[in-house]
Amino acid sequence: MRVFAFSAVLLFGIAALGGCESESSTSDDGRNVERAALDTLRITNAWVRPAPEGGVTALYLELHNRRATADTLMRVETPVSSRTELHTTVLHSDGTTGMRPLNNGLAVPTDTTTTLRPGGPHVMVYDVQPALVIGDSVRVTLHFGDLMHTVTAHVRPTPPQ
Ligand SMILES: [Cu+2]
Repeated sequence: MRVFAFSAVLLFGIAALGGCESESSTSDDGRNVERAALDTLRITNAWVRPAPEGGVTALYLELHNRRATADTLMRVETPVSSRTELHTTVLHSDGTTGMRPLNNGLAVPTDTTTTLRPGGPHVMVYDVQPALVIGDSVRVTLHFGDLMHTVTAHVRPTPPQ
């Protein structure tokens, strides 16, 4: 399994995250992070579809917000792309579906799980460098209003069970 720029340094121990699944263990470089907030905003099941070098793909994950306040996912960064966009999926009157950028971010209400999934909200990842091959892992940093969170997304063709 190749790992792109994945930091093995866990500044905040997994134990401190309270039940964080090891499947998407959380690491962070510690900048702009509210330590307490990490206990109550969890990200699990991050995955991204395989793509050829220079191709476009989509990234999905689950956001579990147990904070007292709502959050907004504003943008997503990954070392394998210089351009990502948050999108929502819309159903047109003729029955076809399309995508629309979420220019004001993705609302993450309190006490809910918000799922980015095929057919729903997702992160478009443009101009992938290098190719994303099944079995690879990709570092993904999520920027919210008052904190950021880094997780590992696994390259796979279908959602994790
Ligand atoms: Cu899209």
